[in-house]
Amino acid sequence: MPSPIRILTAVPICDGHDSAINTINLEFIRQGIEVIYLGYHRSVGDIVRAAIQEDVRAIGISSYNGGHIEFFAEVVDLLRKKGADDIKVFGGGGGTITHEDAAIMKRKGVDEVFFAGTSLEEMVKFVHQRYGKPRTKRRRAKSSDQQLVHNLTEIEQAFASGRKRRTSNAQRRTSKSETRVLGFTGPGGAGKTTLIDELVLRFLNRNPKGRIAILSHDPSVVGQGALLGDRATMINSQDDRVFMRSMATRGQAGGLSPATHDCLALLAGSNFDYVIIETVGTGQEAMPFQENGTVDMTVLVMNPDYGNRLQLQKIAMLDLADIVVVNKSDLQRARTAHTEIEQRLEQNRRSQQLIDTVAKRHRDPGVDRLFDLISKESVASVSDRRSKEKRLSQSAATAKRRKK
Ligand code: B12
Repeated sequence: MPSPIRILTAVPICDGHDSAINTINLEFIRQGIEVIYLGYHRSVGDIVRAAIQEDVRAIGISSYNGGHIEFFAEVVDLLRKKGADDIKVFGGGGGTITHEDAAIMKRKGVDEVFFAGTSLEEMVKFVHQRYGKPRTKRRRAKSSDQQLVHNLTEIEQAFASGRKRRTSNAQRRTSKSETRVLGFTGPGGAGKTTLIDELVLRFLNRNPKGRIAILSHDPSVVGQGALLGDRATMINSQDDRVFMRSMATRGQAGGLSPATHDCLALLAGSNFDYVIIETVGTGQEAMPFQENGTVDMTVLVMNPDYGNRLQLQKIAMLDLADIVVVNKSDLQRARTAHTEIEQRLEQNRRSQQLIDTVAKRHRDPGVDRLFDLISKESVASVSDRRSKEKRLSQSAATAKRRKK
């Protein structure tokens, strides 16, 4: 099977008309397309950066508030300047874009403009016909980031076509990489993406030259399509020092994609200070980072509304996470949640941390605390503690065997 077509969709800056593109996105994913949705009020720079990092085949822009001739043309020009003009541009905007405007836009390099009355079926057909062919011969990358982008695509394609099987972790993270890998998981709607975005803001402010990568996951739906929507929640991560890649689970259960580990290995060896992996919204049984060496530190993000105390006994990640975050701690039930989770963690007899945050709040002190905990030194000490715990349990097992 070839990889699904990946496209990026967005609404231009100073435009909040997102109703049309939301409907179109849903139809695209139903028809087997992976859609990275960037959201509304997005600048040319943000759109082009995201399209390049995600290595999409095309950008679909929905524009209603005017300025479309200039905006679409600027997207085409910037792609060209960045050496990424193999990414094509198309879009629509109801009655705002006239036929005369569309003719000018096409002359400036836009592939197609759709008008009021076009059926969803016609748009899907266009995307399949125009962008369905995989890009086999890639132009030489203009930057190391672009090379990284091409390599990530190759890995995903190799898994999709069955040419590649996962290599072992030992093979993967042998380099003495300085990069720290943080794994974020938790149920859907707990606020993982907003929390990561706030941590990124603190990282960028604290490290004027630092770079961070995010590997974000969303589920594939029946028919292979996927709505990869984490970028739409991210505000602070729209920055050249942040490299973000959205991955669909492509049929794999457990919160990650079949290609995640190999993509992670590539990122971990690519001069980022941190790589953050965000899983899809997970269920009680999920243990996405269980495999040894996948991440240096795991963060479980919870919503205070998990039900009753009994539910906590069933959440496997509560045994494994290094840090447990109760996000949305401004909600009424948050204090009870904190106490119940604290008691649940005490049973584990491990030095797990419990932190309350309100990620949507600017300068939240809980997020500050979490940021301090995931700083490089803390991550290193967690790795040391984990090895110590492993050594202790191994020697306890040996002693037990000898006694027998
Ligand atoms: C719904 C709507 C709203 C809703 C938006 C809800 C939302 N979240 O999207 C609300 C009420 C909030 C709103 C607000 C405003 N609106 Co308004 N709005 C509309 C309206 C009535 C319909 C747009 C729409 O969603 N159509 C439904 C889609 C599915 O159909 P379509 O537009 O025909 O699109 C087709 C194709 O173009 C294609 N297509 C569209 N996009 C894309 C993208 C891709 C990739 C592809 C492949 C295809 C494609 O898909 C459709 C297929 O048939 C239009 C008028 C109109 N009739 O177009 C005004 C209109 C766009 N709004 C307008 C204005 C002025 C505003 C406000 C500024 C009003 C104000 N003073 O506050 C605000 C601005 C809001 C903001 N933050 O940007 C003006 C824009 C005028 C201009 N450009 O000069 C319009 C044209 C109304 C008018 N005649 O004055 N609006």
